[in-house]
Amino acid sequence: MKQEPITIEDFKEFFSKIVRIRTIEQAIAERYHAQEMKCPMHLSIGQEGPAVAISMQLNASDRMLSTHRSHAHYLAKGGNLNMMISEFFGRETGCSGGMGGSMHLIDKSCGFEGATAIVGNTIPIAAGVALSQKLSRTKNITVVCFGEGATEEGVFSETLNIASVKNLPLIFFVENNGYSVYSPLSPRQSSNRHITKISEAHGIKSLKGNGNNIEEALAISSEAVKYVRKKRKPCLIELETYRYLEHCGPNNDDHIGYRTKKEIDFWKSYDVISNAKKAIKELGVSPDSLEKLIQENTKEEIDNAFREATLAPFPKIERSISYEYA
Ligand SMILES: Cc1ncc(C[n+]2csc(CCOP(=O)(O)OP(=O)(O)O)c2C)c(N)n1
Repeated sequence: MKQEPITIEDFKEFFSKIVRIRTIEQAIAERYHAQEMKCPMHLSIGQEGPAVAISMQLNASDRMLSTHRSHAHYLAKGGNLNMMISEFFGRETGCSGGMGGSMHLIDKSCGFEGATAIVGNTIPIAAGVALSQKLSRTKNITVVCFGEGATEEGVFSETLNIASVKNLPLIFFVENNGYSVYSPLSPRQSSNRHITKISEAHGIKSLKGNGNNIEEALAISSEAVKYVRKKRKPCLIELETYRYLEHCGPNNDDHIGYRTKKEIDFWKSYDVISNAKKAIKELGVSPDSLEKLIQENTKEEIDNAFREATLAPFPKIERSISYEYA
């Protein structure tokens, strides 16, 4: 399928969005210690590139599902910052009515069909969403985002199979950050195991690249979305990336020693924001003033979202009954 070249506007949009998301997540990390956001928090700082690259190819009617680490996906898909922060504060105005917290964001108004804490859990749900799109003959597609750890769950293989057999308009979007909590890949997966080979064995077009490389992340995401939209068949994308903070929480945990300094230094020297800056500079645009502007605007947005969240009411006790399943 013919690929359109990536334009300077694409680069600027990508850059603006990753800077905004990182500024938001850094503010969440700084304010988490105040203990007003009582839910566990899995931040995506360092691995914003894939979320933005794929979301830029989607429209509001395309659907997305995610995992415990979903803030970047939700924001990139057009989620509402005030509703996300209110959700962390457990307030009625949160996107999940204050009942879900960070790991359970849902907002159908922007096509964000939900995130859950059970690893791999949204993969088969996404197949159902894509099946509904197929049956209603829309041109829309579904993207399910998950980490490489989720590919070790049985539902991953089962869903690849059904998506292939039923020709579902579904993108399996794997963000490979190399770790499941503290475990690297080597004790978990055979060195001969390649995620894209598993999906290819199910007859699924599969693409792999580096999610911190702006050109690669955008080109792969664009190719996949065009393919799924046109052919009404599934596709798998694997983008390598890296999280900078601890698995869960606002702190740096480099002192624990489960990741080598060499590896951390490598990924920090290959940071997606620095890479995007370089790409923009080569096209003749100064990234520094754009970065400053985005950061200032986002800080205002953040202050406003936190102010609103603290003033909003908690959900009424009767509401819990509507969300209880036993
Ligand atoms: C079925 C299940 N098993 C284990 C866990 C505990 N757990 C939470 S997050 C996580 C790591 C998942 O790694 P990955 O899917 O690569 O995502 P990442 O955290 O790296 O973004 C684990 C094992 C869980 N929530 N659900």
